[in-house]
Formats: sequence, structure tokens, C-alpha cells
Amino acid sequence: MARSLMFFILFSIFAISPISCYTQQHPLDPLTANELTLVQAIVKKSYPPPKHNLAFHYVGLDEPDKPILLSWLSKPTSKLPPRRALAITRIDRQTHEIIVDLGTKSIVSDEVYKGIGYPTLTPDEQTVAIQLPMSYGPFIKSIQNRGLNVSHVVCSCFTVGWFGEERKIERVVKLQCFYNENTVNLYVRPIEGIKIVVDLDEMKIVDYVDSHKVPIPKAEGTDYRFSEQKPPFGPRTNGAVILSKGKNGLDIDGHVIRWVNWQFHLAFDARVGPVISLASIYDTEKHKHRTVLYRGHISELFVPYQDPTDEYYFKTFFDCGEFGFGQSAASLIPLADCPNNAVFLDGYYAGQDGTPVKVPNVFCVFERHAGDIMWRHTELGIPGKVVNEARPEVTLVVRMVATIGNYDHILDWEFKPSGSIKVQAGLSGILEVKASEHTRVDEIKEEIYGTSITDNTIGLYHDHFLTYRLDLDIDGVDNSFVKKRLATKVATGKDTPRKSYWTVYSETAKTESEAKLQIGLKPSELAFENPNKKTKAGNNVGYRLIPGALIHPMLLDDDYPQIRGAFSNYNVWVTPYNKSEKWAGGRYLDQSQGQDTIAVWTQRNREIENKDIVLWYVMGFHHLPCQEDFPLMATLSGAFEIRPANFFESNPVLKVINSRPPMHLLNNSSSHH
Ligand SMILES: *[C@@H]1O[C@H](CO)[C@@H](O)[C@H](O)[C@H]1NC(C)=O
Ligand SMILES: *[C@@H]1O[C@H](CO)[C@@H](O)[C@H](O)[C@H]1NC(C)=O
Ligand SMILES: *[C@@H]1O[C@H](CO)[C@@H](O)[C@H](O)[C@H]1NC(C)=O
Ligand SMILES: *[C@@H]1O[C@H](CO)[C@@H](O)[C@H](O)[C@H]1NC(C)=O
Ligand SMILES: [Cu+2]
Repeated sequence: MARSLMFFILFSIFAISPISCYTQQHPLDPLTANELTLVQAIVKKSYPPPKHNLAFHYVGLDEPDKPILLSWLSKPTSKLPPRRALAITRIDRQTHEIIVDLGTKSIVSDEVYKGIGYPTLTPDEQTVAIQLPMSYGPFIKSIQNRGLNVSHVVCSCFTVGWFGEERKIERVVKLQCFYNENTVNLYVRPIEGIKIVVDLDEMKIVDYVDSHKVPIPKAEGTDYRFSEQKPPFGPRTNGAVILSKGKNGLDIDGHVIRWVNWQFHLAFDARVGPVISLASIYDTEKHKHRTVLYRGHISELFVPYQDPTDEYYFKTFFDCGEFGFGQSAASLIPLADCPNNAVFLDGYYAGQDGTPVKVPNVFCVFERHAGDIMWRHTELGIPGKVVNEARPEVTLVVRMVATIGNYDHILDWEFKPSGSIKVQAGLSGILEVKASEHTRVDEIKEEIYGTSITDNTIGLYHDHFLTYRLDLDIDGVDNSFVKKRLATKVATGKDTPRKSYWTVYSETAKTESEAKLQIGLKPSELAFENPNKKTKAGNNVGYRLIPGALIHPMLLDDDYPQIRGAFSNYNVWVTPYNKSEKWAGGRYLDQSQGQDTIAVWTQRNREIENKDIVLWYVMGFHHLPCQEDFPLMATLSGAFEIRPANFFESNPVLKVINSRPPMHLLNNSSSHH
């Protein structure tokens, strides 16, 4: 590999030094197409097909241990930390975890995973599996019996979950099929009454039952392509035209992104999509970059549907672990998914045979001029004088969209000059629906587990629990989690007419159990503080969590899906850093039994005070479908933010310098500062 021949002119984005130089490869860079090919070659050499049945389910960077990376960053040399890949493979019906050293081109370790659960499905095996019914006699007969044409049937793979069975030995999925005649919106036209189970390792149908018929919802009004719409049209909007053109202050150097006062590393991962590392912010008073986030990414998404009947009960999905957000990423559409000033980046993941697959435009990075106010004040209190000051909010957004079957998940990381990082998730795409005999709500007598959204169509109730892993390093590695509880106090003094006021009780969480919180129920502020660094006023340097899109689970604790998705039991968890604790629902989600969730890890109740700690934040939605979600839903977004709180000595954007917007876009030269 070229890596060993490379020259490095080194610059640490995490170091104190503001000097910026060119880096050829950063230790956190995702595997390149060449590196993926190398992993493929090395593993194939040990398990040559066709002698061995070999499939790659995940290949990604096995990033250096944090202490090793931090020490390299503090004193970068031309000798990079060892560059390694993790390959999760299925070889002859067993799951292998293979670590490959890309420098020595050798396998460092190869362990068979004998525990519960299976790796992420590959897109390739799903493509093959959904074709099986098309040549399966009983299925063709079922379709003909319904008066349908097989050439308009498409199927989709659904993971089967776990419902208290003894350990399963087969890696199976269920297929559900849809009718896409006269529409591309297949998901709203399910063919009910057919159960198809496929063994993915054998790649054959192992169970088939045709139990009943339900009319297929009509195609009319389901297509969402502009070319298929009929009048009346509208509303008319200005589309994606925005004021500011060009790259602005954005500097993308390999995977290192610098913008205004932020710098961070952006990597693509097949399982979770965007990974933000080493985010630090420049402090103009201290003349240095200060660390905020060592590593942040979505960890898991749990989507339990609420129809407990035989055909739908198993729909309790884990989209990152079962399907992979990165390998399900869509290519972003310029001027629609991202504005005209966006810069697009590509991503690579390993296909099932190990060959790199390119996802063009997997990320876009753009400066956002949302028209919001960063800060302002009008002062009318000074006689004979009006002071009117305002500054526009300008931010940087990193975006990826993961499309898992019917749903589109828009993942945004937004960096604000004020020091905030806003993490937003948007949902769009198509509802999961069930066909029904009924055309109107008033005909329905039985429980339908959803909303009747159009003729013969029920949008099923479900939840989206998104959990994020944020390894915060607030101005240093060791931090504490401080709960600032607000409580009403009775005013007793004789010198006040007030009966009450509120005050704050701070409590530092000593162990993991003290950091498991359902929030939104009682007023509190949650802070991540560096107890080893103080402001001039004597406060601990810190960041605060601004929660959003709060959600609490509704299933019983001992219900099987909830055991598997136990990370949704709390909105906030704080754990001590452990490199292998990345996936809140476990590494092997397909048919998992909750054996490896954050609820299990935290039973150790480890100490978290003044340690390298990790925040896990769960946000989401109880989705009670409505008619506007049909035939395709407008984006529903939720977000949380981490925001400086006693991190800076004072407002860090007081002295912001805004450059003028391009003159040719202004009619009047009235913009000034
Ligand atoms: C089924 O659909 C295909 C493709 O549209 C068409 O060519 C074929 O004639 C149809 N078959 C029947 C029996 O309608
Ligand atoms: C890291 O986490 C894994 C999984 O919870 C655990 O098995 C391992 O012992 C942990 N390592 C340390 C050093 O705590
Ligand atoms: C600004 O200029 C454009 C192009 O010359 C013109 O179409 C538009 O009406 C003007 N807007 C205003 C508010 O004068
Ligand atoms: C904007 O341009 C118009 C037409 O030239 C002029 O009458 C007006 O005074 C200008 N306004 C400002 C604020 O410069
Ligand atoms: Cu939903």
C-alpha cells in the first residue's frame, strides 16, 4: 500500500498549536477504496472462495486506542499509530471478527463470535433474497390467486427480531411483498396474508404460508414524482436559491474540516454514517484551539411497530445494527438535499464480496445562512440615543441521508461560531402501512394499531428512538457529569412579599447509575464539566446539554423488543470511555437478545467522576401517523444541542466580523456593520 511510502507533514488538529499544514492521511481517516481492496485480498487469501463461503458484513477502520491517538496528536511524528481494519465476516456459517494490519498486510487476529445475534445484513444478500419468491411456485400461485401480475411484485427484507425463543440457529429474515403497478410508491401497496421466511446463509425460502387475502390499496394518488402529478399545483416556492455563493470560510483538507473557529475530522462509516472526531473550537482570548468532542456519531436507531398481530409483531427494527446507516446512504441531490454553496464528499464501504462500493455525494458540507439572529439588542434607555445592534447567525452543517427501505433519515451536525454543536435528525419518506378491508374510519370496529390514512390503508403506530454516542472531552479528557436540579424554595424572610422562588442544587454523578436519567419530567440542567479547569470567575469549564425531541419508552420493560432496545430506557446515560462500547444495542443486533446493550454494560456501575466519560443521548418520536404523512411524509425533525456553559470567559461571538454578502445580490448597498 501507498501508506508505507507516504511522507507526512504533520499537523494535529487537536493540538494547542494553531499552525495548519497539509496532512496526507490522518489516523482517523476512513478506509480508502484501495485499503478496502487490500482487506478483501488479505481475508480471501486465508479463506479462499469457493472453498470457503465468505461474505463481508462490515469493514471499517479499527481506530487507534484513544491514549495512543492522543499521545500521537500531542506530538505528531511521521510514524502513525498502526493502521488497522475490522472486518466482520461470515465464513462457512460462522461470524468472524478479523483485525487486519494494513501496514504489515497481515491478519492480527481472527476470532469466531459464538455469542447471540448476527452481523448487519449486506445490501447484496438482500438483493438476492428478495428475488427468491419470483421463481418460487407457491408464491407465483398466491399472486395469481389474487389476480395480480408477478412482474409488478417487489419484495423487501425485514429482520425477524427475537421473542423469547431459545437461541435460533438460522440467520433468517422475513420478506414482505408489494405491488408497484402504476406507481413507484410500492410501500403503500402491501400484499397481505403471505408469510415468507428466507434463510440467508442457505439463500432459500424455508417457510411459506399463504393465509388470507386483503384488497391491495389503490395506486392512484400514491406516486410522489413531480412528473406524475396532476393539477392543481402549488404552493410555489423559491427552491434552494440562497444568497451566499462559494465555499466561504470552509477549508476541507482530506477529512479535516476547518471553518471559522471550528475544526474537526469527518469520516464515513458503513454502520453509522458520519463520524465527527476531534472537534475543537478556537478561543480568541486564549489564542488556542480547545477540545470539545473527541468522537460523535449516531449509535443505534430502534423502531418498534405497535401491531402485535401475527403478520406484524416482529417489526421491531434496529436500523444501524441490522441494516447499516452508512451502507444505506443516499447520494445527495445538489440544490435539493443541500444548498448551492455545498461541498460534496464521497464514501466507500465494502460490498458483500469485499469489493469497495462508492457512494457519490454521501456527505454535503455547507455554510448555512438561515436568516436567524445570532445575537441582538436595541437600547432605548439612554436619553437622546438609540443603540441597535444585531448579528446574523451563520453556521456550518454536515449532512448525510440514510434511506432504510421506506424511511429516509436526515442526519445533520451543525457547528455554530458560539461554540454550540446541534445534532439534528429529520424523518421523511414513506410510512409503513398495512392493507385493510375498510375504506373509512367509521366502518372499523376492531383495533387497527394505527391510523386510517386513505382507502384500505392503515399507517401503523411506531416509535423512533435515535441514540447518539458523544465522547465529550471538554477542554481536556477528564470530565464530570453534573446534574443541576432546579427546586422550588419557600421564601421565609420577613423582607420579601414573595412566597417562593427557585434555586439550583448541583450534584456530580459519581457512578453510572447516578447518570441514568429520564429527562423532561423535572426541571434540571445537565452539564459536562472539566473539574480540573476553572474560569477566572472560578466556575468549572463546561458544556451543557440542551435536550430536544424527548421520548420515553411505552413498551413493558420485560417485553422482548424493549430488552433488545433497552438503551431507550433513559434519555441520558454516561459511561466511562471504553473503545469497544460503541453500539448502544450491541454489536450484533440481528436476532439479538439484549445481551450487549448499554443497560447491561452499566450494571457494572463504574465510576464516572473526573474521568474520560461518554454521553449517550436518546431522542425520538412516538409516531402516530396522520393523513399528511401520505403518500410521503414531509420532514419531521428533532434535535439536541451541546452548548458552552462557562467554557468561555464571556460571549465568544461578541466581536464577530461578518463579511458582506456579494454585492451583485443586493439591490441596495445598505448592508453594513
Ligand atoms: C404482466 O406485466 C408485464 C409487464 O407489464 C406484461 O408484459 C404482461 O403482459 C403482464 N401479464 C399479464 C398476464 O397481464
Ligand atoms: C469494555 O467493554 C466491554 C463490553 O462492555 C467489556 O467486556 C470490557 O471488559 C471493557 N473493558 C474495560 C477495560 O473495562
Ligand atoms: C432587486 O433587483 C432585481 C433585479 O434587478 C429586481 O428584479 C427586484 O425587483 C429588485 N428588488 C427590489 C426590492 O427592488
Ligand atoms: C435603495 O435604492 C433605491 C433606488 O435606487 C433608493 O431610492 C433607496 O434610497 C436605496 N435605499 C438604501 C437604504 O440605500
Ligand atoms: Cu415514523
